[in-house]
Amino acid sequence: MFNLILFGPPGSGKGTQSDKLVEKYGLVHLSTGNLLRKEMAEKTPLGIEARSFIDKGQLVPDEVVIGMVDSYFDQHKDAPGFLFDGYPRTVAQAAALDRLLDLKKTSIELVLFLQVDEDELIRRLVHRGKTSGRSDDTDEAVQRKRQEVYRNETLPVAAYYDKQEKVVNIHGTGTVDDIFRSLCDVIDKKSK
Ligand code: B4P
Repeated sequence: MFNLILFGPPGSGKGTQSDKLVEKYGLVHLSTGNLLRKEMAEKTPLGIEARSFIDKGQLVPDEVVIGMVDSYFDQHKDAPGFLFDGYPRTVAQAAALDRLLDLKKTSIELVLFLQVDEDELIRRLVHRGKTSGRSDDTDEAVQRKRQEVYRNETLPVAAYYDKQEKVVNIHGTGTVDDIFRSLCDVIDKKSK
């Protein structure tokens, strides 16, 4: 199995690049944001709980997300590898993922960290809000909150994987295709 994490702040392009990466490398895409939005659209109990956090720019509680990831993983037993997009977002989630992968006798190979400055992130997300219909996109105050939550709760995840020497920083501004090429260069070197 070849498992990758695409890491970065909200709006850094994780979803955009993940779609291209899973197509090129045949990995299974595990986006906790997409899974949560599906639950919200279907108004499941999990979705109703998640909405109350997402709409305020907060993270969904760890136990909810970790359970969802474990069951998605079990539904894809024959996967050649996973692309984790937007997961893990806390150190507790990272530790849970390590335990899960350990049980399956596999591990994370690479953490690709998309670096984008905050003004550009807000600009992108406010722009996305005009067409996405996403309840967490429309309000600039919610965007600022999401960036603050990222700095406090998610950024420590980069340090967690840095200790394992798995993080590669990628310049996340420029065209989508240029950024995609930078990501592929790193993956190709690692998987040779
Ligand atoms: P996510 O769905 O993961 O999404 P995101 O962080 O908002 O955006 P992403 O980085 O994927 O950016 P995108 O490609 O869309 O999370 C949503 C929410 O769900 C979280 O805030 C949280 O509440 C909850 N959640 C998810 N996972 C969780 C977890 N593990 N634990 C707890 N809670 C969790 O790009 C953004 C915009 O920029 C798009 O409009 C795109 O077109 C544009 N763009 C992309 N690349 C560009 C480029 N190179 N130049 C210009 N624009 C670009």
